[in-house]
Amino acid sequence: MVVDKGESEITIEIVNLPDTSARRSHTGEGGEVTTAATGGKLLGCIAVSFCLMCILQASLNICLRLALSSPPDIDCNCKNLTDERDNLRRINLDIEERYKILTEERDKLRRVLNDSALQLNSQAEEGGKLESQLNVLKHYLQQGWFSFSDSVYYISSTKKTWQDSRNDCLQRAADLVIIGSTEEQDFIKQHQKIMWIGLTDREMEGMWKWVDGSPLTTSLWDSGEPNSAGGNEDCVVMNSFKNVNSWNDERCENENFWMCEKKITL
Ligand code: MMA
Ligand code: CA
Repeated sequence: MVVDKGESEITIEIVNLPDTSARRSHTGEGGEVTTAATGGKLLGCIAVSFCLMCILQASLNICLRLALSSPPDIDCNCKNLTDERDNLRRINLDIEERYKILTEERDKLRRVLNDSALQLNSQAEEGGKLESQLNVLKHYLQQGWFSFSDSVYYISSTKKTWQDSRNDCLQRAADLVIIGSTEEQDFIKQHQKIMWIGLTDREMEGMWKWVDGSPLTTSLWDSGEPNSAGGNEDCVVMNSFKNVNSWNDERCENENFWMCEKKITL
């Protein structure tokens, strides 16, 4: 504050304005005082404006500081979220891949399981059949039948016609023997009995057929046979025990021992 004493009663207080020209202006006459007052007002305005500008500046600074300080935080958050999103995408892809692999493995295991179940069923079925056939074999052996290869054989102790002999075999769930190989022939011959076998040409002369309907392929006729002696020999016996070839055609009404055969496939 500046006060000029003893010069005039008009006193103007000017704050923060040490300018001597202002002090000079109010020491003059009336016109000079008015000019000084106007200048003072102007200075006041300037000062107020200056203050307002300062406040404005300060506000602006604060605003700018706030405005500029926010984006890095947002950026930072965005980066974290992007990273997290990418990470989750990767995890999702991993899970999808694993799901695919596990689904394939599951389907493969299902197939293996199905195959195993089928195999098990088939084996169980096979086992059942085998057991049943073994029981059949056991039954015939207990009845005194002989086992050779995959058949069992029965030799009668009485004599019958060819047809009665065959009927007896059928009643035993078998039939007259069918000889399919020289080995089988040797096995039958060793019993040294003249026996009916399951071969006949009753249906058509000269057309020899086994009792199962199959044609004759392995012929083991004795020498000079079949001769249809007397013109009516349609049934066959195992005749000679010396040679491999030992069949002879005889009258079917003759009575002979006979041999039954039952196939048992294990
Ligand atoms: C002879 C021979 C055979 C015939 C019988 C009939 C002894 O063998 O000719 O072929 O079947 O007689 O008894
Ligand atoms: Ca004959």
